[in-house]
Amino acid sequence: MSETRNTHVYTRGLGFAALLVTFALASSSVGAAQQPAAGQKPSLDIMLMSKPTPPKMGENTFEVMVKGPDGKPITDADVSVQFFMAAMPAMKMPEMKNTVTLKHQKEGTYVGTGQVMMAGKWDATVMVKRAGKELGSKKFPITAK
Ligand SMILES: [Cu+2]
Repeated sequence: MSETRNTHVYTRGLGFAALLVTFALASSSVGAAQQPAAGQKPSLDIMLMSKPTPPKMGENTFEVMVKGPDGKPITDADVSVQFFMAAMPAMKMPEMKNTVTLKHQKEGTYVGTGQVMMAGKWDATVMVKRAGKELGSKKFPITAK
């Protein structure tokens, strides 16, 4: 009896793993189609995290990790997160945006606190600059609670 159940769980586990692999392949081929045009610099590795996750309406702590194309942390950049929400005509709301500036903490990790003005879907764009020049940026769709 218990043996049958184990087999069943095992099979389902395999099915799930196969699904994950398929998804990974599909998304990587989409990514390949969106490579930056020739002549553009190799992109930075940018990650955005929030506390809490997902962010809530009000004050949140944001953490960004920045690595160069060589995988080494970038420790001397100016990093900010720009929040943008499109206008919501049905609610008579204009577009909303605000910027949260982060400070380098250690080893390519930048931290700061800032406001998310309302619950819902936002585009959070991490901007990485040095001396006013953009080194890279990455957009993260987030849904604030
Ligand atoms: Cu809104």
